[in-house]
Amino acid sequence: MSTRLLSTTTKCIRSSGRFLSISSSSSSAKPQRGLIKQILINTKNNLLSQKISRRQITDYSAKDSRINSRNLKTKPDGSKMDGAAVTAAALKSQGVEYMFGVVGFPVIEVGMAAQAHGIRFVACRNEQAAAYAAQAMGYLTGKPVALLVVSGPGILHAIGGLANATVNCWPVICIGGTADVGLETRGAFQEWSQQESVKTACKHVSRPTSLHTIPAHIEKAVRAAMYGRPGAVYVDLPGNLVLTQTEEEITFPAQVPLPAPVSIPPIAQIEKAVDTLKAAKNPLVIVGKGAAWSERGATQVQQFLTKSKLPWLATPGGKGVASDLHPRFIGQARSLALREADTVFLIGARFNWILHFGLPPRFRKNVKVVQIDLCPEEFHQNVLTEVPLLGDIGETLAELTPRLGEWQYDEQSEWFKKLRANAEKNRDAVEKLVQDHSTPLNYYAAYHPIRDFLAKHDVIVVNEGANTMDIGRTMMPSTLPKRRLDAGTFGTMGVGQGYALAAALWARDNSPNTKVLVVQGDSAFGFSAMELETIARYKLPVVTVIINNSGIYRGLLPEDDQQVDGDRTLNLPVLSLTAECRYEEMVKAFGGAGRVVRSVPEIKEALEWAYQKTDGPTVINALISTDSERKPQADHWLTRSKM
Ligand SMILES: Cc1ncc(C[n+]2csc(CCOP(=O)(O)OP(=O)(O)O)c2C)c(N)n1
Ligand SMILES: [Mg+2]
Repeated sequence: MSTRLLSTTTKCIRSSGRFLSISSSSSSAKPQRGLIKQILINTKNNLLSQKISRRQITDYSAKDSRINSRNLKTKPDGSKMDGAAVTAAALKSQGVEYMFGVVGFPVIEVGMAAQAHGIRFVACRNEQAAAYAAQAMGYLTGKPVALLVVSGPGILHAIGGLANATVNCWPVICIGGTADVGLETRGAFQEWSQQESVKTACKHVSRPTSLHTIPAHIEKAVRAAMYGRPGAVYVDLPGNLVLTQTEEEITFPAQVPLPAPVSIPPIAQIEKAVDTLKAAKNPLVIVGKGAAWSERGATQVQQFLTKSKLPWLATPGGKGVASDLHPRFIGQARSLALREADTVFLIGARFNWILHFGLPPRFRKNVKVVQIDLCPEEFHQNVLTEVPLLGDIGETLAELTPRLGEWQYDEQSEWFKKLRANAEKNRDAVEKLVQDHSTPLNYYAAYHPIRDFLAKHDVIVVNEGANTMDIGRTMMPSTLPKRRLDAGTFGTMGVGQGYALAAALWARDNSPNTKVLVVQGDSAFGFSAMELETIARYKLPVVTVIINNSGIYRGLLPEDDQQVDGDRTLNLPVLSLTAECRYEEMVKAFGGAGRVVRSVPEIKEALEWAYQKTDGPTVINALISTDSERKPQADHWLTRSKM
């Protein structure tokens, strides 16, 4: 960064617990941003000794209580509004309570202004993990959540997280600082074509060109993220706007009403759906993650399942909308149920790879599909939809369920008996593995004490890995909505610690007795492991169990690893990671607690021990067999897409 261009020096100083922004700008409206330093000073004397020529001091500790006003002319301390203050006020006026991010040029002041407006700022270690945290918070709260990133590499790091949000249908509002407009195309610091880069990962992208337009851009971004199918949106914030000041009044649009407006399908279509379900011989209900997002989705799904008595299962994202312990949940007979159902009722689930595209051999060739979705493009995807129900899940089911009348599916039907017998058989096969406590442990046995722990506590589970996650989906029953976060539709590794960070903050604010448990493969853990420091810094009680098989799917024992001769880049298996790596030592550096365990009693005891720690992270490094596998699948090609 050329110091020639630097006319403004801003130092953020913490003095007596208060944040001060000190600007020595010679002209407050100058477009060029200055050298930005962040220093921590404890006393006023230290502050004075910095010999800063101060023109203006903004006391950012004063919370802005005027935020519900539609017009603002000044900052909380009476000084002129700048772009940072307008952005923060616009986010706050839209109901944003949390901002995750990594600051630097040109958004430090935006983060500070956010805090001044009462928005909680969570400083992460990487933009990708910050994006994961922000979207998980958006999903858990149903409210808009902001992600703040710097220009160039900052936004590029965030894109993986934004794409994950859009594919997974979770909302997030990304604010990306970008080079000053006047310096574009000249090789400015961290200059990058940011809007073009984020376009495919976001539902909506825009750039305000003046201070006065920032609130309207934020309002539109919030509406686009939260309405229709939720997803990621992006607002590009040129550096010169951040510090530009104005004496004119800024007008803020009204808060976007939430939850989003809903619709229901034509009643004739709802009646056709009821007739189609009643006529089915082998019906199957599949509950997807859309049901978790719909405001009344979970309660209406539960009522529909109770009233209709239909057999049902959930997609990974739909787990917990209704309890896995429900008497007609036949998730353990999933393959058979999909293969032999003559009518499938998709409730907020998509015919993508997770449901094998709705195609043979996993589904019948002419399976009848009844489907509720809020997105019209989702109908007729891969398979023709017999009865498309375009609308909100909760509201549509509220119309549909009473129209079942006295009808109920016969629980003594041959179809139900077959499903139950198959579920029983599969459960027995799994239980054999669960009960085999010989060491080194297989995956199922390692999950045994975790399953017992979940039965006794209210837990938000974060689960990722390949085998670790696939087996976790069946070994950790979901009994409540929004209590499970996993790698989702995009199959993204690295989401775990970011999701856990958000989940722990959510629990802190909303449900203090809810615990957060991350169960990750050793490879999955590595992608965002540094966020353990973030979790420690905010003193959040997150427990991580690493199911450590020393690699991606499998690894090497230490003695086999030592036998690898010659050039290790040629001879070490590509799936291998460090054999029996002691990941639990990492967390200790951040003030957390860690243990290595190898047996079922050790895992059981470690879980109880870990939850004694209420002010920071704990890592339980569970060393399991390096070649334990999933229960063999009917068709190997079905698991190929997860590699
Ligand atoms: C961002 C990203 N990079 C790479 C992959 C490919 N991938 C799929 S699963 C996986 C890791 C699986 O290993 P681990 O987490 O240790 O779980 P295990 O199967 O060993 O239990 C990887 C790297 C991915 N899905 N996402
Ligand atoms: Mg592994």
